[in-house]
Amino acid sequence: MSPQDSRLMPEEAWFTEVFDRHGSAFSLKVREKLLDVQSPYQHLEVYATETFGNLMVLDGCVMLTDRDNFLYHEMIAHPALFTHEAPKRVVIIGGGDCGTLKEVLRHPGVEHVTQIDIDEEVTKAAERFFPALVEANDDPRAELLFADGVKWVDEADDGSIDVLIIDSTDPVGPAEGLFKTDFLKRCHRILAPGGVMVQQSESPLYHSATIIRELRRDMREAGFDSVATLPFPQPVYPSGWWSVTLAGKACDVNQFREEAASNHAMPLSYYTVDAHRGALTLPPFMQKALD
Ligand code: AG3
Repeated sequence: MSPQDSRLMPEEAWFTEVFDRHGSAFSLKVREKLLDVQSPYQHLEVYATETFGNLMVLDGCVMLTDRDNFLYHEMIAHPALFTHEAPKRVVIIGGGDCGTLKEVLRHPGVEHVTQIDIDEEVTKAAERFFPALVEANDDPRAELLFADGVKWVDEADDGSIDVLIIDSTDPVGPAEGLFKTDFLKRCHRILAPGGVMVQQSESPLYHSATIIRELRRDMREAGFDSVATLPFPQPVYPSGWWSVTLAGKACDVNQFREEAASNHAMPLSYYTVDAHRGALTLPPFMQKALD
């Protein structure tokens, strides 16, 4: 590439996501902008960074990097799948980068996974710039749809799903409705008894008393019998710390198949039976904020 190429960044170039409301920000040193598209739904950028591999950004918010996406993707998939007694039918709403799909497909008992993301551009970008995330996409059990996930849920049959994963952006703008009682009720309807829903649920440090607390209340209001919020590290997201919240339909999400979670053959990098157990024990400040 010639030095005149417009994609080349100035010598010291940083991508920064500012968390204005929290008075903080996160930056990565970037080498090159690989993609910049305005899809019908959002502004999608991909950068090559100095030390975190490729970086995907949606509407200015960091979605993932090569280096640390395993934390989020393992924690949104495996706790839910090891909580359900025998998950066969799995649905992912959002998740267009396919990182969650890849983790779900590691479970040999899973028979069918439908991923519904509204924006095909995200999947196209993953295919070009994040080949490791899409490597399981040819699995015959995987079905990729580009459509409105809320509409899809409304059209699904009662009790037809075992595990429902909401891999969304922050609950502002298009994803806001995915955190509300009305949508959670519709999710509850399509889950079979014993079903588990899991939702990405923002930062334990920044959002315990607000988004996480409200989501847990709304999940109970929607008819779920149990809820559990599991924190885990995520260096590239606001505060460097993130969470998922599980909800069970006739199922206790504070229990899981510990034997299966210790005796699997999946080559995982963060999730272990101990990490799962540990994440279920909330630090006192969170317990207090969530009570
Ligand atoms: N979805 C969660 C993104 C939330 C990040 N928020 C932020 N950077 N402000 C990630 C999708 C990965 N499959």
